[in-house]
Amino acid sequence: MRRPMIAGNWKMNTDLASGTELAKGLASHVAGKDSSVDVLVCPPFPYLQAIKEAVGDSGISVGAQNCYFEESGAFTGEVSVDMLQDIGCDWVILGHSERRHVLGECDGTINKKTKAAIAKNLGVVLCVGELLEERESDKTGEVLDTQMKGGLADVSEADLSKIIIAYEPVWAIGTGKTASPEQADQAHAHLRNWLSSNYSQAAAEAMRILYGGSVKPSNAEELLGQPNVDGALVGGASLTVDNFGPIIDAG
Ligand code: G2H
Repeated sequence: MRRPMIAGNWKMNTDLASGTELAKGLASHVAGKDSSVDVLVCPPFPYLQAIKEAVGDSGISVGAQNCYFEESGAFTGEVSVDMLQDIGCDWVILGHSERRHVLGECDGTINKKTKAAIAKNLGVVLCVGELLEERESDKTGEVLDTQMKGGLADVSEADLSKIIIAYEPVWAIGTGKTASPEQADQAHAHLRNWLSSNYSQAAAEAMRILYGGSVKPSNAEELLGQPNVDGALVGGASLTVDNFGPIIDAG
């Protein structure tokens, strides 16, 4: 049985006051409920420590939206894995499509970051997903295979336990368009097959694969009900308790 995860990617949103209020609201939302779902929030770097304090002992984990692969040194503007762990982060999102397509990150860089994180036991939410033109030209499978192969190069089967995959079709991100539950399940099954072929059946069955792309309270239950969907990576709808709370509950 794979344990569901509901993760909030706050992207470049909130400020100190609103982020702290949101984190406290989420901590209250989950209080006293059974913890059969992992909940993760990923605020912007400057607020990580405050949000970590705000979620307190609620069981909500805190993660970053990026990290660098070097340990320390002259890398202006970068943040290391050690720094994230120093302030209590348990997770980092890597390979998000906005980093791939807006900030020019390639599979090689994502792979270096993934290996740096798992070497220190920082959990990785590794994002993969195709562009609209790739889907329309029937290249979804090929693109996912390339991103999996590139992102997971030289990652051992034992280390897969520190990784969660997030399937985020780029055409469904922040657009209001959501992959249908069947489209999401099909892509997740494809990813699981890739893991089975390149690692093992056991690794494929154990891997948690989250869906991301315009997840909201009204579609969460159906998406999360698919056999290969083990949770959600939520952007816009993770910014209020009114929206994120019901998605956590659907998990
Ligand atoms: C996809 C998702 C969160 P949204 O980027 O990673 O964002 O839910 O706003 O589409």
